[in-house]
Amino acid sequence: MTHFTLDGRPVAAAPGETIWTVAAREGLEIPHLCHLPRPGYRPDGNCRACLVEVEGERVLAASCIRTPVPGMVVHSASARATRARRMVFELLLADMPAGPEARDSDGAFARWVRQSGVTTSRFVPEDARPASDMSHPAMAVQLDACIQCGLCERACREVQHNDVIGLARRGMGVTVSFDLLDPMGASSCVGCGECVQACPTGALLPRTVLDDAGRRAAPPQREVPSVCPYCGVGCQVGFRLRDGRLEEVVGRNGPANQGRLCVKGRFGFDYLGHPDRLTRPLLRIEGAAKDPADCLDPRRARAKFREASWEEAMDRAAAGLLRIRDSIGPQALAGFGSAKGSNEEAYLFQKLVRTGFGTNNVDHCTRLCHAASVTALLEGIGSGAVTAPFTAAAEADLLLVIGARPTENHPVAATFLKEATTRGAKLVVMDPRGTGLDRFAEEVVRFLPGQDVALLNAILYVVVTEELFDRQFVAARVDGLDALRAHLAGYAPEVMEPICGVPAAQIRHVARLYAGAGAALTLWGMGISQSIHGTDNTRALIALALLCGQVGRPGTGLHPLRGQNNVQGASDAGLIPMMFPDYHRTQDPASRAFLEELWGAPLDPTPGLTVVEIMQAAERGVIRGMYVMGENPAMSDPDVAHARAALARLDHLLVQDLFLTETAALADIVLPASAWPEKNGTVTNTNRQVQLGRAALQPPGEARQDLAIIVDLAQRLGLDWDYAHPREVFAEMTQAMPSLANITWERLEREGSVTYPCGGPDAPGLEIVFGDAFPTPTGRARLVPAGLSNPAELPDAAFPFVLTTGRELEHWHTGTMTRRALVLDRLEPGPTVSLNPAELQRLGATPGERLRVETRRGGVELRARADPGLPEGMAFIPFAYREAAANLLTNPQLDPEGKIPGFKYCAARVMRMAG
Ligand SMILES: Nc1nc2c(c(=O)[nH]1)N[C@H]1C(S)=C(S)[C@@H](COP(=O)(O)OP(=O)(O)OC[C@H]3O[C@@H](n4cnc5c(=O)[nH]c(N)nc54)[C@H](O)[C@@H]3O)O[C@H]1N2
Ligand SMILES: Nc1nc2c(c(=O)[nH]1)N[C@H]1C(S)=C(S)[C@@H](COP(=O)(O)OP(=O)(O)OC[C@H]3O[C@@H](n4cnc5c(=O)[nH]c(N)nc54)[C@H](O)[C@@H]3O)O[C@H]1N2
Ligand SMILES: [Mo]
Repeated sequence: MTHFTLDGRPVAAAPGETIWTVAAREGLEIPHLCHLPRPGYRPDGNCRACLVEVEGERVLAASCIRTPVPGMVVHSASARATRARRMVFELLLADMPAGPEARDSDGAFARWVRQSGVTTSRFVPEDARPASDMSHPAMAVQLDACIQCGLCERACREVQHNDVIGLARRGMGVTVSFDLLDPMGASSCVGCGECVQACPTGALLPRTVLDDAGRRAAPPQREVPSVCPYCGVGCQVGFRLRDGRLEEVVGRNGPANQGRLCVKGRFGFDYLGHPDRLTRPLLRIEGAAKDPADCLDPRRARAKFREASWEEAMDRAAAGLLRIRDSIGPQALAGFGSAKGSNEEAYLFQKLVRTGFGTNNVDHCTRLCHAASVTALLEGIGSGAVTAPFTAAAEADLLLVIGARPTENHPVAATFLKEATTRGAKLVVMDPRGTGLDRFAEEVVRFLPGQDVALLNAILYVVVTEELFDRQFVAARVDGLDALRAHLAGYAPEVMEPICGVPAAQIRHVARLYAGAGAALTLWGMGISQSIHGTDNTRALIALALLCGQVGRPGTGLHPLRGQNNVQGASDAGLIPMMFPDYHRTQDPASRAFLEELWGAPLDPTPGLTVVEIMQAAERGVIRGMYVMGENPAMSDPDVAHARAALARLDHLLVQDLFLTETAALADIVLPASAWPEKNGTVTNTNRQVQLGRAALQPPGEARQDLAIIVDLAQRLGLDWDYAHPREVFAEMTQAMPSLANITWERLEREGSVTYPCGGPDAPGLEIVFGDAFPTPTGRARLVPAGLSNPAELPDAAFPFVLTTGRELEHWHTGTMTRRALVLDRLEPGPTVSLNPAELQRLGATPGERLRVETRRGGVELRARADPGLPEGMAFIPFAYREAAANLLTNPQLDPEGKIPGFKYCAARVMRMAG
């Protein structure tokens, strides 16, 4: 500690701490503009608004960058310091002839100027008034209010690592520019809005706060702390309201985001107030046929429903379920719960299906997502959740990212990965397709789609034969080395090279890099999991981490990047057909007895059917009634023509959603529900952080809280439920789920976020788990050999392309929310098929031209896009677009163990349209 004197009091600074930071801790407010005291922002000391006087020094010091020395005497409010700071404000005001509040009356600059008492400037204003740039749909650039503090540049380059904004020299002054060319809308900006959040003057503002004069006239009236409803990163947000309207979303300092957001989390909320929101229950009109074609035409679909009262709708909903349950049997019913809702909703949903319907036929989108990863993780290490948060990247020497594109799908997590590389960590990216992380990578391994096992086994071969593995770790904690070693004999890199398409030398190099890293963090996504050999892919990846001892220490770990905002929580809460809450198998008598006691109802030991199995059973007429909450299987299931036919065949389909989705178009009853910003509840992110969301808005019209709908339905099915608030449900969950020990609703209200597992009511949760033992019966992990197998369907003469499907930054899955968000829709307005430019040329097609893509299951028409990141012979289609639904094309064949379809691989042909 460095002891010094600040405004007459003795104070101490930790190593590296600046005078400004010590002052702030002491409750002394020193003005600051170019300094933003938030994680990731380095102090720059350029604006001089924070000048202080140091005794014995002639020149005033910028307190945000000055570190004290022992015995130093500092005056933060001396006459000299105050005078100098007023001068700084006067000078800066000369840059803003229209006054400090011209753009943002609530900005840091306006507030500090008010506090400084400076009202006029003696300096001549600059006469050049840069024109406003409104080219970006979400952000206004009005550089007449720019004071060149450089915060936007640091926000873009050093916090989000997007490298779009630069301070360019222009004529007399310095100016903000985007990719060195105005306007913002034409640049490579990804719309994260970090710059807007950092700007102290209003030179950069979200367009939603602007009045007619292009300014933010007043601060928001209220900010409600919550969590972002999009991806599994779990960014903490503040919903800022004016006159009951959501005006702006800001990033709060949560453990997973440290104030950062992405384009969806900041600008993707107009879906809440979209005219398409369901506001009254809908009942299918007597005799109106269920026609899968209605999925394509919301108006036609809507015409087949009439509005009804809640009483009538719920009455019918329950009657239909009871009829099937009591006449055909519980096994003819099934439920799809939601990973977009809260933990409490997920828990009650599965409890309703198990105790009210009387079946374990309950599942959710995890089956289409990390099901294979979880299967292999449970088998190998006894737990399906991540062993380390992605923020462990800060301590890692090496990051392995395989089959994931975090810059698009987990953009805020990506900022932490990029940050690690700027600190010197090595990044290895393995993917058949180029990704946004490649430019940060030490090694980019492009391999043939579907050949993960070949590649990973070859890497394992090198680790084993070159004896690169962590002998001690394996001896102490891992079983199965000998069997794995024997299994790997046939997988030399030279043998695998032609199969996976990666030069043997690169395979050897990567193996040595990974095994030789002091601490390696392993992250993966759908490229590994969404495959008919997804479980095997994951087994090989887990084996690599285990062999090299890259689990359980700081900077190491296995991290399947979880997708939906609450897919971790929904899985933990038991929205899984073969498992009760906390992954207790339905067949396990002790778990069943415990829950039967807690729930006061008999439970079925038979594991239920999974998502795709339920659809197949519905198509065969075996499943007759379904309750679907917050999922859109008519778009998200593979081979969706069959899924739609299956849904249409049901006697009784109950859909609870925000919109009349493609799935709802085939329903008997549609229940209007609450969106995330309208509810109180907890969610669990990819890092195992349980976080509290708070309601900022009311559901529109007669739309009801999801939780209330589930409870109402349960009561009508004869269950004596009386939960009045989600906190009561959470309390019951903590009884049913030991994983939630020491986490209470009250604690979440206080702390916002607690990681599980957590050792005490005041202890922080454990970020890195399994440092001593794995949660398996023996405490040891297991290496499970994975064998080679071919994709379900190989390209041939008729279908020569490999079609892969996935996502884009701006859209969320089936598009229900993001296609109703103005900014996101403008950024990505329609369906495209991406191909390598050479491939386009071969087809004689140009970008923008309409192409037809066909597989053995169906065809869609969409516009061509050139993407040099795609290998030749591969086509990519995002699955967000109803009018060209990617899942009309995909293959429903499943991984035998994870029961996940191979969304990433099927054979296709691409054609130019006639004329
Ligand atoms: N913007 C946006 N973000 C999202 C979502 C969204 O809809 N939109 N959805 C969320 C959800 S639920 C999820 S699960 C995550 C998914 O996030 P990611 O896991 O990043 O998912 P994808 O983009 O579908 O696919 C990942 C990668 O797999 C690669 N791949 C294709 N074939 C293979 C293969 O054979 N082997 C390997 N190793 N890789 C292959 C693709 O090239 C792609 O780069 O994103 C979440 N975040
Ligand atoms: N071809 C292809 N298909 C895929 C994938 C792929 O990569 N390629 N990925 C798969 C993966 S990983 C996933 S996770 C699935 C996702 O599949 P889904 O979960 O079916 O997709 P979403 O569009 O997220 O559907 C969520 C639904 O919930 C509604 N909703 C949102 N919030 C709420 C709420 O609070 N309450 C209620 N009641 N409803 C709400 C939305 O309007 C939307 O209709 O898709 C899978 N399908
Ligand atoms: Mo997912």
